[in-house]
Amino acid sequence: MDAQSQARESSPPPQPGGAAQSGGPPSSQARPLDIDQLCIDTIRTLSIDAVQKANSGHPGAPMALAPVAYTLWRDVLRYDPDDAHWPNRDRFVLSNGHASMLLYSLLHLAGVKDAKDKRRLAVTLDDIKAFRQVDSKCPGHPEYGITTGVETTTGPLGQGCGNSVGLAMAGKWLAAHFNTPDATLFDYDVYTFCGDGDMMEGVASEAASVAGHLMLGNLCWIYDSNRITIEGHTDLAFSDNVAARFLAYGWNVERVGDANDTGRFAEALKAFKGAEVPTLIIVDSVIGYGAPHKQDTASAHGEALGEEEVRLAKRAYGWPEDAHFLVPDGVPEHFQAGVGARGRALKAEWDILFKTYAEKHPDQAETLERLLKGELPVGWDKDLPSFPADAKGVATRESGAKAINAVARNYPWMVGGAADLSPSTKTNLTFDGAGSFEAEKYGGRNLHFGIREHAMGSICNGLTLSGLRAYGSTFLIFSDYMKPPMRLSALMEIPAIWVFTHDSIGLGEDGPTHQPVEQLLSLRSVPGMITLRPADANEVVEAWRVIGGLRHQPASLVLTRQAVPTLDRAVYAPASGVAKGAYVLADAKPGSTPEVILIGTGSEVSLCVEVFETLKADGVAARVVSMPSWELFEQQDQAYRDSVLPPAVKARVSVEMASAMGWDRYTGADGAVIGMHSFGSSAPIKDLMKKFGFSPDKVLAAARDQIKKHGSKATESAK
Ligand SMILES: Cc1ncc(C[n+]2csc(CCOP(=O)(O)OP(=O)(O)O)c2C)c(N)n1
Ligand SMILES: [Mg+2]
Repeated sequence: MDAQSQARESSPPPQPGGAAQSGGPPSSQARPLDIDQLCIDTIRTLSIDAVQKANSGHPGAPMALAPVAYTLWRDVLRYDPDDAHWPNRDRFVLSNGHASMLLYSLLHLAGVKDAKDKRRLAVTLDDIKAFRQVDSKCPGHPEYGITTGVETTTGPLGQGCGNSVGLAMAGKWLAAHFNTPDATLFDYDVYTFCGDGDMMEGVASEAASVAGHLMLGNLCWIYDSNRITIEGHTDLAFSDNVAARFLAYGWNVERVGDANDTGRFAEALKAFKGAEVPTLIIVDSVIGYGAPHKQDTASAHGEALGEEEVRLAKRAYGWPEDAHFLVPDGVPEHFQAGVGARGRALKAEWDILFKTYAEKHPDQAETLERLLKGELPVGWDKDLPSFPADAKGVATRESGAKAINAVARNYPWMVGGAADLSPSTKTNLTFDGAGSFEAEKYGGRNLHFGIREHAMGSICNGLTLSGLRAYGSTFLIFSDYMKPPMRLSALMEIPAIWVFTHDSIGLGEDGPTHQPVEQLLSLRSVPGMITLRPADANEVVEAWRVIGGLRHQPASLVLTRQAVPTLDRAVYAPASGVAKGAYVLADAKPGSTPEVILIGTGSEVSLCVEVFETLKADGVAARVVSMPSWELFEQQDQAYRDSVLPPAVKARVSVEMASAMGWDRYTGADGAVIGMHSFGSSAPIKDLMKKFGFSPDKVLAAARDQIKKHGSKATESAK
């Protein structure tokens, strides 16, 4: 028997709570002996009742974790319920997001105010009664932006753990930049609840490894070790020695043998406070604690207990069996006397500190205020370069390097890095003072994620949620390794930046394992994310102008490994058209309806231009549309879209070295789509272009074929 199960076996059977000891139902008349226990059982019963009413949800973890959550919030967390956005608040992340009712109960009892309307609570009792219903403040899993006090959206297991590493890194970065010898503006801690599922997910392991390496002493994960997941006992699939694993990551590890032992948990929290490395507190708990037939079984995980079992659980707590959503008198008051009194006092001290700070360091204070409000620095785009025409050209990753450096130089809180590929993705910030973010040297702006794409994405979300402007980069093919956090950045409406290079078979000899095909389509399918695949150096600059200005949307920037010509903007339209997603780059007969439209993105735009020149020389009224971003184009009004792609012109060819899927949206069902229909292969680029049909001949033939098919009809109807 391992140490974990020994500890679990030593957990006591459910004992009635303080309310029972008081000899009857809790009420304002009969004050219970143990108000702490009453608070804990209120968290439990609110969670149970909400799940039962919704007939959907996860009661087991809140029932088990209530004592732990209560102790942390009431006695330790530095959090002002009146100002859930206080910059130096401790962060609380519920990585086991299915236990959302735990968080909603805490927010309710702590009296956290709604940030948008301070007259109301972030979570009212009515909100709790509407758990999992349409437009509720209490959705199934915690959602950032929906409920004040939810620091990040969780539910996909492991993400909250990854986010919390970003939050902790941001805390260290902010301290390094803004604290002065006489003003500690930032020293917040980050607490993360996680479960067996989080411990099994790779992203949490990657993130833990980063956190250990960086010695993030402000990070504390609290692991709900109940040895139960959906399929049953963790023995089915999990026999790690978690403590040994985390010790090996360089963490401090604490153990609490019984989740109800709040004294021991408080000691473990003290140990965390004293540690200079991240801390894992392993808490042995009983899922569904108190429900006689369901506790310690998988059926307590993710379904309502059932009316009878709810009654029996309440009986075990000494709770009135027929009361629903009961918050006994004195409970919120007692809870708030802890977290609220402490938080308000600390926040008030901080306000005074900040006022003096702002007098002494007005520029720093202004910078900080902008950062925290998610505003852009003044003049952030003032040094963006422009590139002269160059037929040989330059890879867009190279022009990307110039653009990202030009932006970051004037964007003091832009930070980022790569998953060990910055020499290839060219995302290193090279200007004086940029520096590296390292253990105990936390002010650097170049982050080194190591070969951990998934954690990189999740950490970037944590950094972005903290107000920093974070980017993460790798090869486009490996966007698949970090798709979950990318998706969450879009769901949370936060402006994380994803930079991908080596964007097509154009990367050549590395072959099909490295050549993206379906990835672009996958990025474009994420609601709310802006994907940009610029055609040349000047489009890269304009893409950065778009990306830098985003405040509520993530962006993916897709760049080439290989050189592409820098188009002559005296001949062709200015690259500022990028902001509209698609624009007319070249028109053989401006003002008249084109006979054929060639639509390209990225490196294929110059191929379209080459074919355009051939057609033009033949007297054909061709048009080239550069379309770096589907999403931005879709945002334009119909008149603009029709001016770029006139509906009358049916002769259309799209050219993109990626999955052909979806392009008929712009070519029409009878247009020609030149794209990829298979994986690529390993060969020099010029041979690949021929093999897969991205040659001037092929595009020219398609254009002529389109004109034959539609041309006379299109020109007739347009006349
Ligand atoms: C990435 C991911 N995979 C699968 C799920 C579905 N899921 C939700 S909870 C859960 C089991 C989690 O077990 P544990 O963390 O031990 O939570 P407990 O049952 O103890 O509350 C699973 C598989 C998920 N939410 N996220
Ligand atoms: Mg579990």
